[in-house]
Amino acid sequence: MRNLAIDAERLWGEIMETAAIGGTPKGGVCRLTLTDLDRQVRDWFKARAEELGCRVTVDDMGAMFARREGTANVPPIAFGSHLDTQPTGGKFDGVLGVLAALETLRTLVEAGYETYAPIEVVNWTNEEGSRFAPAMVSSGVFAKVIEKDWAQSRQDRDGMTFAAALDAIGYRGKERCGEHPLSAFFELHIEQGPILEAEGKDIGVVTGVQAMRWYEVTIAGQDAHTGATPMHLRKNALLGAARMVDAVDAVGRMHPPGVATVGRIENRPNSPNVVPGEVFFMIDLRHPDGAALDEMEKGVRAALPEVCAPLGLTFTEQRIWEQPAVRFNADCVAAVRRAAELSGYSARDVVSGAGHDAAYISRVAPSAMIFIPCLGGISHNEAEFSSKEQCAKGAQVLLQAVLDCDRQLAERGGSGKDAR
Ligand code: HGY
Ligand code: MN
Ligand code: MN
Repeated sequence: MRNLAIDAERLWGEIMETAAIGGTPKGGVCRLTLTDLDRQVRDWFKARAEELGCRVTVDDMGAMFARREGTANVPPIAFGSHLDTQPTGGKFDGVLGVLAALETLRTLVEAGYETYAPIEVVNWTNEEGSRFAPAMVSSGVFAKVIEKDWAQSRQDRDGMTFAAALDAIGYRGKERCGEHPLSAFFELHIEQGPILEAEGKDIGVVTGVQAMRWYEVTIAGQDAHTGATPMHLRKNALLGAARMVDAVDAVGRMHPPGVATVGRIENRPNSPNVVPGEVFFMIDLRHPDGAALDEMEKGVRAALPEVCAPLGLTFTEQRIWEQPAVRFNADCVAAVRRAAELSGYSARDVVSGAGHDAAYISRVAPSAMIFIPCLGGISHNEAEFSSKEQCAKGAQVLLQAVLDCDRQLAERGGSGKDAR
């Protein structure tokens, strides 16, 4: 397997090519899930996979599987990530994982290398959770953690449902999401944090993902005239929300290395001469330890009445997403570690601060992740960047990890058609 190598130029070319689908003037990518831009990149992915002789299937959450048969009749080794982006996303978050998987499969096709297990490149729908909250929703349904009807009923901020958007781009497949056994799953991703770059490491061997939760909060007061309403008679929902933004930040700082953020806020009616009567916002809490995350949740829930009561405000709050901390499968993590070593790259273990589809898939199949550094650890930002060499190293480790896993399966299995 040593002499098999991905084509760095070709991978880079496809990263740049797909970045043009939803490319922004600042060099980022805005390709929200289930928009026509998402349809365009899905069509692009399907065409590239079919050129390689893959059979592409789609499930009823829009997840895409590009399959190349192996010599044995066992569940496939899957590898991939997501093609949707944040509104001010970069060229690499998610896309790198799908394109590196495609390049890995292409390398095997060109070498005429037959794997024991079938292999499948996967594009998961709505990993970002930006247009339809929560995040990682199709992999969550696939893992039977998120209920499909609930997921398909989620609305974007314009009131369009996930299901209607899926139909609008023609990507609601026939296969029931989750009825698709996998032997293993690997995901290559940019780190989206500063550790690998700071330590000069080529590869992150991802051992797990921290726990995370999202909440939807609405604070209600009373619309009023900004000129005619004395300060002491106001019920200013935006003032309450502003104090909650600060309270959430304080909860994060009180529980290191946890993080706490209000990233989405909608002020209504958002008119310069109306005291705001209603504010909607979302809270994102994360921590490597579930018990600490419970404490953070308690802190936020205690702050809401403390902030709202003195201002004459009411509130509703609902936890809409909970993803416990994940530890990846030891055999798959070991395969990644061996692949980095075989490839001659420096590596270190990391726990992911960001959520990923592999976190859900690890509940239904042995899974692991591979990180590469990104410039300044910046992501969810149009300036997101990893170099051609860094992307190539990540893809090479993905190739070797998948082959290592395939060999393990063949040695253990031997079932089905003749093992390699
Ligand atoms: O929220 C996350 O961590 C991921 O980017 N969806
Ligand atoms: Mn991602
Ligand atoms: Mn992301």
